[in-house]
Amino acid sequence: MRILHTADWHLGKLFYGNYLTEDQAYVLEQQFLPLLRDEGIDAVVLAGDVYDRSLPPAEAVELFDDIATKITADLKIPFLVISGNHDSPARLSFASRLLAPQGLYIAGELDRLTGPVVLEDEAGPVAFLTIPYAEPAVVRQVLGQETVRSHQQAMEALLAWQAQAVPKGARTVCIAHAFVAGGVAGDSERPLSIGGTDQVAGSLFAPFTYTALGHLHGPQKVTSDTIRYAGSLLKYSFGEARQHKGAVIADIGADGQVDLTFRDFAPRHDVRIVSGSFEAIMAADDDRPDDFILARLDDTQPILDGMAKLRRKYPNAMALEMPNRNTQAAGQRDFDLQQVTERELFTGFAQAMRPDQPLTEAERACVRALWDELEKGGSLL
Ligand SMILES: [Mn+2]
Repeated sequence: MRILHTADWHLGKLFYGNYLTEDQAYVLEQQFLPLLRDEGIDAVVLAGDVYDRSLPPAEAVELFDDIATKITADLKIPFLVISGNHDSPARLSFASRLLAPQGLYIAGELDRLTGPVVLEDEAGPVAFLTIPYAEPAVVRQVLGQETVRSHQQAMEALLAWQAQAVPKGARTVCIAHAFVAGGVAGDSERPLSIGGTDQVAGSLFAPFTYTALGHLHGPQKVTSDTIRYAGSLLKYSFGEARQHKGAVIADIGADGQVDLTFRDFAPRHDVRIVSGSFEAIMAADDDRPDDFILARLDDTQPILDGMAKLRRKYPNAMALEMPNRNTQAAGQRDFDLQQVTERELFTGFAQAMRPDQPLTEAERACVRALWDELEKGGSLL
């Protein structure tokens, strides 16, 4: 059975104030759907964080509706989806009991889960355990297990509960949204718990033929080759600039042998960091000026109107950083406004902006002349 594992779509995500929905649609329509068609995929697994927030924008809901329809109704591929920590379990699992017979299996609210989804190939059954993200308190309540206090105990309880109905001898695929210890987090995941540990042990997933994880946005394996994060659909922070985003194809053989390949997606706009001096960045050749750009300048002097100038070359520039800029002097404002003249204030400002290069004699003469003129005209004072 050939399974495609994807995760963390975060439909409707805002990136520096811009909705990424069109970029998400581009990758899903132009790369993801053709991959399903061309690779003869037997089942698609989406391991949580379908949407970026519990109340997603209408465009994001329309996009998911469209893609889910194309997978299940047009391509006739079973589509298994769990909710992640960003999703609303109740909203995501709307009509899930009606949709399951159509091949769209949505696991959201725990109390509506019925058991593993069992699909068949020539070699027999493959049982998919669908474990939506749930707070330990919710698991404790739904399963009526008073001892569940931690994410680890919650995962143990959910796995044991789902495992009861796995057919004897079936190969198993576990789909979960969790932080498995040993995994590497980035800067676009929302922590699963504040204080206390949000991690679960990789050994919990050792019994399964393959484990399709969601939550961590970098594609990676954890503790074993067959326990994997597919990573997010797109790069959702500049910290992910060097990652490759894509999907995992897991071929599960008759004997439970798993062969893995990773297919890269080529986004409409890449997320990139360009670095160097402002002058060098503006002068360099770049054949992808429409990418989402963070410019990390090594200049020490402020660049007047830097963002506006940068956007002439990179219309989708998102941020400009100057890690080397010496701003220490800017914090020293312990003077009494009543005691200093405007001229002294200006000199102080110039020093704060350019701490390592005081005003030259020519600049001071120019400033003096301007102050003289302003005071003469009486317009300022
Ligand atoms: Mn996520």
